[in-house]
Amino acid sequence: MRIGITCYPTYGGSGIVATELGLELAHRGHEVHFISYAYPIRLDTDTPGIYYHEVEVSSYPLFQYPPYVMALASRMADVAERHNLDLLHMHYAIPHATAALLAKQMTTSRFLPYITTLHGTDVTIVGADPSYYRATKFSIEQSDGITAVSEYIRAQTVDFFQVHRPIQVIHNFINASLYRPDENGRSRGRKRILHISNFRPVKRVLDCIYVFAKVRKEVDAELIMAGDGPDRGPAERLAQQLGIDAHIRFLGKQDHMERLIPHTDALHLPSEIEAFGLAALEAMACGVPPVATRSGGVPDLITHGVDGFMEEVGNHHAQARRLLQLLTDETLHSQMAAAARHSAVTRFSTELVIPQYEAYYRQIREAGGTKGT
Ligand code: GMT
Repeated sequence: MRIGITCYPTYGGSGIVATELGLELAHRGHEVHFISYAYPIRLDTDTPGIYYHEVEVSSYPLFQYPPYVMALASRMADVAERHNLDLLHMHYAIPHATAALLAKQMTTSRFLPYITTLHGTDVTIVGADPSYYRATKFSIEQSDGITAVSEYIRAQTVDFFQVHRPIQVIHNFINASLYRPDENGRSRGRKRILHISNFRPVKRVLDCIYVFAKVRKEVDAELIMAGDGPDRGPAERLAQQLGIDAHIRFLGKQDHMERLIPHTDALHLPSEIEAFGLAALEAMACGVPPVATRSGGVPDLITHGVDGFMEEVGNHHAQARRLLQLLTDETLHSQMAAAARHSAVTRFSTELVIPQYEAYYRQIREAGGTKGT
């Protein structure tokens, strides 16, 4: 098939999922055209079958807000016609689904269905914002196919947007050959806790610092903070106030998480809400047990007490206790590390999930624009 993919090209789970999906589809012989305003960070255009089309957003003094949706829709329609695309696949509804709807309507020379994959805050936070609500709802409803990365996001879409079209849950996936344990690389000295995120308020990055302060009272551990975003400064200041800054490394944005994760002992993901928790899946595949919050779609991923732990949002004491268990009980750690790896491989590997997308693409093409039932 010839597939057009649009995503946010920056650091963030939805862009990573879209990019990895495109690469996997290309490896399986599909032709994949990325259409975006910048080069997706993890995209390797040396891969045969991968193409990149940049969206240029020209400005004009009259425009307080450059009309990106128009530029994106125009580019999508051009690429679809020039490269005979079979479908468009949008990752993150806002504003991509709206642009795809416009592109589909403009493309009269061929049937151009579009699929919208809902990743999380496009439904739970941004999508529910009154200023975006109606256009988001309409663009999701008009999609020829709708997928959600967890059962939670599917249910939220029905509740918030009253979308009464079928929504297929296709979980996020992991390349378990790339993300894998490295027993030689595991820290022999100080234990390491890892946090990975875009440091937005929803990630509750300050909880990492408060919880780490509790952990440090009992274990000489180190905290590694990977990623960047608005709450990085406040987190650094809090670490100084609590007198633990010497034990925390803020790494900023990282390109190769698969090299970093296996050298750590536990992942801490204290998010307010997490549609799926791709960072937890990456850690699990590397045999690093996650301590996450019981929020959103995380229960789709983690089986509490088996391949990771889930505690309540904001409960620092409980989260610290779970991290301490993992850092001090070698037997528990190795059992949970093996179970985490096993879950990642047997439930979320690319081999299992990519065929679900391929089957869904065929289904949408065959439905011929009838939008399911
Ligand atoms: O974090 C966001 O605001 C959006 C999005 C992104 O682009 O990173 O993250 C969401 O999509 C990921 C990939 O499907 C999920 O693993 C994350 O759980 C989800 N983030 C939230 O729900 C906060």
